[in-house]
Amino acid sequence: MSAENAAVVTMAREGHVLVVTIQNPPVNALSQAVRQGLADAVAQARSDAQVQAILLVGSGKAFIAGADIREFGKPAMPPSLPDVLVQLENSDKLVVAAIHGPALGGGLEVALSCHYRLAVSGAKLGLPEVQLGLLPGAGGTQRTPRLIGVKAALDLMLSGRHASAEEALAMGLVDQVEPAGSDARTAGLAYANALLAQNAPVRRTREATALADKAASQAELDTAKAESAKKSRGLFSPGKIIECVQGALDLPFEQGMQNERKLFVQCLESPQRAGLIHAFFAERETAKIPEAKAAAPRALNRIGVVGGGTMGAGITVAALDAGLPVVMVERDDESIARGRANVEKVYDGLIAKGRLTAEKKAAIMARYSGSTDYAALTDVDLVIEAVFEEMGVKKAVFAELDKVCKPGAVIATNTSYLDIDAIAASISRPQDVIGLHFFSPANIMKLLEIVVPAKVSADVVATAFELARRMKKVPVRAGVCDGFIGNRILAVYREAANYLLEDGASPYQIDEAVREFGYPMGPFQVADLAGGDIGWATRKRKAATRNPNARYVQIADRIAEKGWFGQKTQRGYYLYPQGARVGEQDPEVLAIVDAERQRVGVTPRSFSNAEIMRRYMAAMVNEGANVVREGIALRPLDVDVTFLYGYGFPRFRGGPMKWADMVGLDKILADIREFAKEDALFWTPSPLLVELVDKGENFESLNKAA
Ligand code: 3H9
Repeated sequence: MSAENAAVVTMAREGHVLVVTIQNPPVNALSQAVRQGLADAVAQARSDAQVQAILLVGSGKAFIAGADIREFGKPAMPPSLPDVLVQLENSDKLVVAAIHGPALGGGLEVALSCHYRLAVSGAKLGLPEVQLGLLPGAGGTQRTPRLIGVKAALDLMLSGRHASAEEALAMGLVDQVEPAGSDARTAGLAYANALLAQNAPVRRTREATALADKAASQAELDTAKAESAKKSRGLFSPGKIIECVQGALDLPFEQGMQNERKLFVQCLESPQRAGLIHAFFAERETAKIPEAKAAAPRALNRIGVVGGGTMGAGITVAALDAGLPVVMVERDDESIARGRANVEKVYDGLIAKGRLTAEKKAAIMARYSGSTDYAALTDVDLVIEAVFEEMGVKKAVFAELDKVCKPGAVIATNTSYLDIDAIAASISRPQDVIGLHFFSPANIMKLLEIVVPAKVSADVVATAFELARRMKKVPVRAGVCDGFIGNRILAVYREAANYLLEDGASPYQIDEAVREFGYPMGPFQVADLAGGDIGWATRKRKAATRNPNARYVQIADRIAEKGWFGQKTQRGYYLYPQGARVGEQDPEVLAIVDAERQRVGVTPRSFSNAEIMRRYMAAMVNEGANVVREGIALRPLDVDVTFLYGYGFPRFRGGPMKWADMVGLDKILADIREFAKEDALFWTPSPLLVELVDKGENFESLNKAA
């Protein structure tokens, strides 16, 4: 055994039990060294006559969180996990797993290859490979259905969800549950010794009989297949998981394993795997910012929110859900009553769905207080202003906050566009001012753009990231500019969609193309949902500063002028008769589009859906490159995470910048140069894109360098 293996897998004999401990922090992932260590442990147990049983435990927070995700996409290094697990399962000496914390993916597959399993309450068991574009590839698709049946196995594998120890016991995934806080090693030793004392037989999962009723199993598989076809639209690995389980039904174990291997490799080589694994690491990277390394967060015990509208109430719920007391301030009694009602409505909705009890709601609301007096904010550690999006209104609120907040309080604005440097400069303590751009509904949407103005202190930035952590948000650091990362890029590709519309595509075709790409909705459906009046107000606000040489499509204005603001007025780009949620195509909208084309002298041409996406994505990626070049986003991955969590970008494509890398930056630049022949101003290539193509590099190189 090499010294390296000795470090990540240790062995100690306790009586007749060989205790094998995996210690590969932070989550005991199954790296090559761990796999080798496990194989060595099986060999050691075999050769030591004193050993009658093997006990597997994980050290630290986890049993095993799965294969080492960083190894995927690199050349495979033996021994392979499936081979090691066959050796483990074949052991003639009892093999017991004592699980605490996460036992996920390959980690659960290790446990399933043991003969007996114990879990400590609080453990999380699951097969989340599907979320990485993979399938359980170390026998998980063969052993799990044999142990717990097709229905339960496919539920775990297709959702990727984590089951609790108690649920795992109920479904037969583990044999015994120990109370929370028990030491897995101690409990595992006691269990192993008890099994030895009972002369418990070696019990191999591959021989388990949950598939004995072939017809019933096939019926369960067919049902899951039909449901998955609806739910997993566009995804590659769910279908492969189902194929593997079909193999478990039809083939002997060894052949089923070969089939699983073949399909696992197909998943491994799919671009979806690359996109999803990029997303996994990117969302963990965004919190790694220079300020968090340079400074510790300030205290965060009490929060203030100014404004009880949709946004203010959503932020209040997010803070209450994070366990924080919240003081909400509104301008008058009626508004504060409405603010409180907006907060309660969220919890009442959960009660109606059976997801919250009235007692729990009362306990949460006990941490809420409302006031019409700014003086109620004197002892808050952080206050978030969420009032009307207008500079004068925001500055007036900030002037009040400057008067009442205690020294050192963080003063945040929830603006989506406005110049936060200007807001900060309007009060006496710009070092305490930061932007917290929540996305609506603020208690649900995971993205939080943390907008860092020039004068803010590092510890204020660190505090904002700490707030995000407590609220379980995905934070992205953004610089100050019109629209920050997300809305700035959105404005550009929305414009590309408007050009496509005026040049000949219908809104319905554009939405269809965008949905085919993997978005849940197209841009015109989103406009109808958000409300056409909001975009209209923004366009009017920006009219004075718009570049007169830039092409401006007026179709949206014509529709807004009619009062067709989307779902809330029952028509926008689509018709929503009787408040329908799914719109119908509207010939009158097409007539408006035609009239505008004629007015500006455009002869409509036809676009394929692929051509629509080439333009839509080229606009997005080009502006993404500008945002990175200007330092508005720290790295390309910050753009990716913004779009994954705030704009419905399909996760399996990794984010716009990862997608661009996979397509090839040279191809995207060539597209932009081709489109520039029609409109050189709009399609000005980002200097960063040009530079990367010239150097033969990609966005990933900038992620690594950061
Ligand atoms: C698989 O098993 C395939 C097999 O079926 C077939 C094989 C043939 N590998 O999330 P956290 C890192 S596929 C490498 O912040 P938490 C993570 O990047 C795998 N690294 O902590 C982070 O690093 P850093 C199936 C990993 O407490 C650090 O650990 N398994 C892995 O909030 C802490 O992570 C999964 O998909 C890994 N497998 O959550 C489980 N996992 O500090 C994926 C984590 O440098 N993991 N890291 O940023 C998770 O779901 C969560 O990490 C977990 C802990 C719940 C375990």
